[in-house]
Amino acid sequence: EQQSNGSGETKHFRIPEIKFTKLFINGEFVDAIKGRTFDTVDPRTGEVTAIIAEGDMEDVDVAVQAARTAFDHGQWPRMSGFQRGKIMHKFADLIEQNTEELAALDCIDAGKLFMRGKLADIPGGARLLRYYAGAADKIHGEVLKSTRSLHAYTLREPIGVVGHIIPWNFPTSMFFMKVAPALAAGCTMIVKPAEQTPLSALFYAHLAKQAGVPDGVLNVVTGFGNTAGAAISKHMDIDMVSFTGSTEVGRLIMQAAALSNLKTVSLELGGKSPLIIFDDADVDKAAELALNGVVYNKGEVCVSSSRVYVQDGIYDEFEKKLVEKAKAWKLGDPFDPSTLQGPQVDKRQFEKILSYIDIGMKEGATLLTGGKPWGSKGYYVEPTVFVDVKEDMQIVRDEIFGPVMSLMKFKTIDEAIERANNSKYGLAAGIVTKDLNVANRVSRSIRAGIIWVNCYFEFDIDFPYGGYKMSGFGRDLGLNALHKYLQVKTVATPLYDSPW
Ligand code: TXE
Repeated sequence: EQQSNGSGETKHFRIPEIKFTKLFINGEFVDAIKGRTFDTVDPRTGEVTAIIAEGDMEDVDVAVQAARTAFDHGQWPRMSGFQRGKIMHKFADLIEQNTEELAALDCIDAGKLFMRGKLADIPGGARLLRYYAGAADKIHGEVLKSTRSLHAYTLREPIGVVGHIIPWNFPTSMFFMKVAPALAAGCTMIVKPAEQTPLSALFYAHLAKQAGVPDGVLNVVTGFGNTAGAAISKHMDIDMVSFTGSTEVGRLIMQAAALSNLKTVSLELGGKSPLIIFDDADVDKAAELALNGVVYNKGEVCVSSSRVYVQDGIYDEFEKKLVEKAKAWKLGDPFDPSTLQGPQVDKRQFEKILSYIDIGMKEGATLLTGGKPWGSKGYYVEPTVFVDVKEDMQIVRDEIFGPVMSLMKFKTIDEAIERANNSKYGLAAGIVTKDLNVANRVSRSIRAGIIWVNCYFEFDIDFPYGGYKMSGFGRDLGLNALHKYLQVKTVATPLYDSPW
C-alpha cells in the first residue's frame, strides 16, 4: 500500500513544504538566466513534487566566476584551517537540527527509505563534515632532503575551483563525500546535483550560508547532465572535476577535460561486483547477505553484489533460502518504517531495469524469483534472481542498477577468482568463508577497490573508496580524498650564499 494525497501527508510522515528550488550562486538563490525550469518527480507516485530552476552553460559561467573570485581573492582559502573547520562544524550542527526534513527530501526525490536517511545518510553527511573539519587544521607539507645546500619544503595548497557532478542514488552521502574534503582543503566549488535529486543539495546550500561559508565558496547549479554538467567538465576556469556516475559519462568528462584546460579528473563509475560464497559458509546468513547486497537501496548502488557465485556443495540449499528471503522482502512506501525497499529513482531507471529482465529471459536465463513491477503505482521492482546464466550474457556483464542478481555456481577457488575478475569493472567484491587462507588469497587476487570479508557494504569515513579498471580512479573518503583536493608545491631557497 502506498500513500500520498497531494497535500504532503503520508500515513507515516508529513512531507515538508519545499523551500528551495532555485540555483544557489554567490550566496543567493536565483532563477536560471534563460528562466527555464524542470520538474522533480516523486517516484512513489510519478507525481510532480517541485519545479526546479534549470541551470545551463551561462549559469555555470556565473557560478564559476563567483567561485573563481572567492578562490583568487576571498577569505576561504586564506583563513586558517581551524577557522574553516569551525564553520564546517557549524554546518554539521545545522544539518543535525534538520535531519527529518532532509531525510524526507531524499525520500521523495529518490525513493530512499526515510528511516535510513534519518539514522544513516543525513547524520552521515554531518559526520563527513566533522571528519574533514578535524583535518582542515592539519594540512601541512614536509621538509625535503637536498643533495645540495638548499633548504626546501613542500606546501599543500587547495587545487582551486572544483566542479562536483553527483548522482541521484545517494544525494546526501555523495554531496558530502565530495564537498566536505574540498571545503576542508580550502577549495571553492560548483555542485551539480543529479536532475532527479536536486532538493537536499539546495537545502545544504542554504545551511552552508547560515553556517558562515562565505558567498561564492559553495554554489549549487541544478540542471541536466548534457547542458550544465557538460559546461562544468569543459569549463576553462575550473581546476578539477570530481564525478560519480555512469562509465559512459565518465568517459565524456575525461574527454572534455582533455580538450579544454586539462583539469584534474576524479571518476567513481559503475560496477558489477562479485560476492563469492564458499562451502564452509553459514548458508542462512550468506543468503541474507547476498539478498541485502543486491536489494539495498533498491539495487541503485554502485557496489551492489549483482554477481553471486556459490560453491557447489551448498548451492542447492543456498538457492532455496535465497528464494524464501526474497519472497518475504517487504516493498512499500519508503516512509513506512517497516518497508525494506522503496521505488526506483524514476521512470527511466525503472524501465531500464525491466528491459534488462526482459533481455535476461531472451538470453536464456531462468527467473528464480521476482522479475516484475510491484504495486499499482510508482516505480517499484520485485527483488529478482536469475539462474542458468552464462558469463557472456548481458545481464552478467552490464551494470543494471536495480534489484537484480545473477546467481552462479562454482567448484574451485581458482575458478571463483577467475570468474570474479572477468568484468570490465573493479569496484568491490565480497567473500564469505571461515578459512582465513582462502579469504586472504582471494582478497589479494581480486582487482577491486574494496573487498569485504564475511560482510558487505561495510563503509566508514576513513575507508578509501573507489575503483579499479573501468570503475574509475581516485578515491573518495578518508584522508586520500582530502589530498585529492590539494596539490603540492615545492619551495627551495639557498641555505647559505646564493649558489650562482
Ligand atoms: O547516470 P549519469 P544516469 C549508472 C547506473 C545507471 C546509469 C545511468 O548503471 O543506471 O549509470 O544513470 C550528470 N556531462 N550509475 O543516466 O548520466 C548527470 O546530470 C557532465 C552509476 O543517471 O552518469 C548526473 O548529475 N555530466 C552511479 C550525473 O552525471 C553529466 C550512479 C550522473 O548521471 C553528463 C549513477 C555529461 N555529458 C548512475 N551527462 C554510481 N557510480 O554510483 C550526465 N551527467
